[in-house]
Amino acid sequence: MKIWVDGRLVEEGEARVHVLSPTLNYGYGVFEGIRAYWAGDNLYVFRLREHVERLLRSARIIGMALPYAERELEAAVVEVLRANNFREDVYIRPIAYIAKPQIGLDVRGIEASIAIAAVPFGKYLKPGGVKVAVVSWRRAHSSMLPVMAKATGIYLNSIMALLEAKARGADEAVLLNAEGKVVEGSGENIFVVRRGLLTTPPVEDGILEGITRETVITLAGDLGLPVLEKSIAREELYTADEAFFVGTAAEVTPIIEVDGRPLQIGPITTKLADYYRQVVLGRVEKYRGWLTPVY
Ligand code: PY5
Repeated sequence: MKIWVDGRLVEEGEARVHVLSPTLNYGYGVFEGIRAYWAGDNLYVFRLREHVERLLRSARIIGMALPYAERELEAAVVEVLRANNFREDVYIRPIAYIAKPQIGLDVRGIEASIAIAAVPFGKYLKPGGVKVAVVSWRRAHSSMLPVMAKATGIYLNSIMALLEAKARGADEAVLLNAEGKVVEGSGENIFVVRRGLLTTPPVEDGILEGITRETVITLAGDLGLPVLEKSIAREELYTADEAFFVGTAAEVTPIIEVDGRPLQIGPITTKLADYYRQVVLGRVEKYRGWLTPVY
């Protein structure tokens, strides 16, 4: 497997980081998760531009200078996929990190390194639906950490949440924010359907501004299902007609149980999951522009 590191393709064993990297020690880094789908004729990266733009925004939020422009990073993603000659679905992980070893916290003026790895990847969550637990860990508040950035350190919050959910026998966590509103999963945004109305928490509730969330809002509009961005109470999730997670890794995954209360997989979830699948495979003409062919 070849990995792109600072402009060069190297064998995966050579893509190493010093143990004193401040990114490893302190969580000062930003990353992305992108999927590419093998559609039989070609490999297509889904919404590459939007993912690269978010990486740059995340870096800007944490004050990290990146040595590459948007177009160069897009080309680098395509380059690493070609170099590995993938002919199956893959997950792409770009990460910007500080390679220079140092003990101190002063990261001013240090140029970041960027690595882009890609691995064959199937389903992230159980496609038949997941059981969730509303966990005691709250989603980090934006007064404490820059939660709009997809920053490495923030994922300790996600890991604690997921460990708790698994310990309670659930497949995935649902996190509340500091105000007690439902915000997201450990690595997914969430949608709730009640009485035919599709809702999802607003960005200002402290969610990651998901690209799949935005995609699903657009696709729901096509299906005549407007989405209301509003705060969601825990009890609204308990009394949902349908609920589902969305994310690059999760795609559209139904939630089939919340804190021991069963939920049905409903028609809105099923329709959106099917439509999303058609779109990522390039079968919906008007969204072909979201796909970047690799070969
Ligand atoms: N919320 C969080 C906390 C996330 O980590 C992710 C993505 C999302 C929402 C959904 O964002 P998007 O739709 O832009 O992907 N999580 C990663 C992913 O690739 C996985 C992290 C393990 O889906």
